[in-house]
Formats: sequence, C-alpha cells, structure tokens
Amino acid sequence: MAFKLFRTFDGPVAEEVGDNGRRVRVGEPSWDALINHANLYDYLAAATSSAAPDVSGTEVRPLAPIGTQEVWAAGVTYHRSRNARMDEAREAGGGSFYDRVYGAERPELFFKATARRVVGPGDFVRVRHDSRWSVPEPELALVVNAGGAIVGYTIGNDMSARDIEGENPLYLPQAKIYAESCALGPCVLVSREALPADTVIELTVIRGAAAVFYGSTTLAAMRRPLEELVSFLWRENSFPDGCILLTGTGVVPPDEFALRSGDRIRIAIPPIGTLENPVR
Ligand code: DO4
Ligand code: MG
Repeated sequence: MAFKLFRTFDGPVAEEVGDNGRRVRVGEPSWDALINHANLYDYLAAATSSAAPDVSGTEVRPLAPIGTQEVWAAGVTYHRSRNARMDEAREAGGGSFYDRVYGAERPELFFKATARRVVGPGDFVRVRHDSRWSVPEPELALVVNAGGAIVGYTIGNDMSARDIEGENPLYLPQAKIYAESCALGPCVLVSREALPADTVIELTVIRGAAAVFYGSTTLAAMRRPLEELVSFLWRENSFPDGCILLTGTGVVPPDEFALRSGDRIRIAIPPIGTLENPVR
C-alpha cells in the first residue's frame, strides 16, 4: 500500500494508491508538521481508514508539495548529464571537473530554490530572458524530514540555462536559481518500500500540437544511492522543517534543442504521476 499526498488550498489530501483509491482530507493542516510527522506512513494509513472527510468524488487542484523547505539539488549523477555538461563547458575549460565529480566520492550538491521560487502543477516555469539555451531537467525529488529520513517522493523540474552554465561554471547559481526555475508535484508518494531501480522518468516537450522532444531513463542509471546524497547534504547542515532534494537528470535533450515560450513540459514518473508546466 502507498499513499499520494496532495497539498491543496483547502489543506492536505491523502489518497490510497490501489483499487479503492479513497481520498480524504488529512487532519494536520500544516504541511511542514505533516511531512515531519514521527511516522508519516502510519499517520496516513490511520487517516485514510478513519472517519476523516471523504473527498473521493471531488477534484483535487494540487499545489507544489512544499512548505518552508529549501530545495537542494544533486548534479552529474547520471552519465548523460556528465557528457552533456562536459561538452557545453569545453570552451570555458570546464570539461574535466564534471567528469571528476561524476566519479568522486563527494557528490555535487547545490542550493536550488526557496519555496517562493517553486511553482506547482499547471503553473508557468520560466526561461531567463538572458538565456538562449534553456532546458528542463526531469528529476526524482526526495522529500526528506528534519531527521534526514526520506519520507516520500515527488517529481521535480530543475530548469537550467545551459548557455550560462556552459560559459563559466561559476555562473551555476544564475543558470539554476531564479524566479519560477523549479517545478514540483503533483503529489508526494509515501510508501514503505523504496522506489524500484526500474522506475522510469520520462520527459516530453510539446510545442503546438507536436511532441518536439521525448526522452526517458530509469533510476538504475543513477550512479549514487539516494541515501548517500541525503547523507552528504546533512553533513554539517540542518533542516529544521526538512528539505526537498532533486536527484539529478538522466535526460538531456540534444544540443540543438532549446525551450521556447509557449512550450509545455511534461514529466512522468509512473508511480508518482505527471507534472506538467507551460513555459513563460
Ligand atoms: O553541474 C551542474 C548541474 C547538474 C545538474 O543539475 C544535473 O545533473 O541534474
Ligand atoms: Mg539538474
């Protein structure tokens, strides 16, 4: 059994994954308190089997599943990301350190966003006006509680300006952190079991009526265990309300592809759902 936990304007909603699919309003109104609950899975199991208000028949309009958490991101955790970045940074003399971080014991971890810069399902993500070459990065996102335990999974889009990052790696924060540079959603999958290695991550970019890019990967292609990324992030750092950690992209469109205003980005991770955002 697993649960899909949605953040909505009317408070958190939990849905049983499976045949029944019962959906209830969860008693705990604070998202921060909820994801830091001593045992989130048991709490949701109790909530969905209780007399909590049943909202199964009503439409859920999900918001980004985030409270006051910071969003961090891991980089170059897939070979595809290493290769693409070595190419884009070659002229800037940056070819080798992507390779070095891919193989190093210490992962690349960087600050990605505050909740204010995050958008939810259906909301606009942004291409910077000063970037001519921006792409979406479809990533598994971990919901981690204050104690450093992975309590759930969501979908993340780590929007990236490849031209700005490629010009000079010291520009990474400008390539990555700006208004509407991160999308999260549509829900948090809470399960007792870890996601299997064959979990698929799919990216489709739609322009007009046509899909102009499709690519996919699986978690098996990720070089590092998820817990290792979290343990490095927690070194000499604390997150009193927990944290969201994007785990890196394994899907990078070809170099001639750049996002345009009006595109729609669709990221699917089947056990979690689909996150779709238009581009501003
Ligand atoms: O090294 C720069 C960022 C890498 C990244 O965002 C990724 O691999 O997903
Ligand atoms: Mg990324």
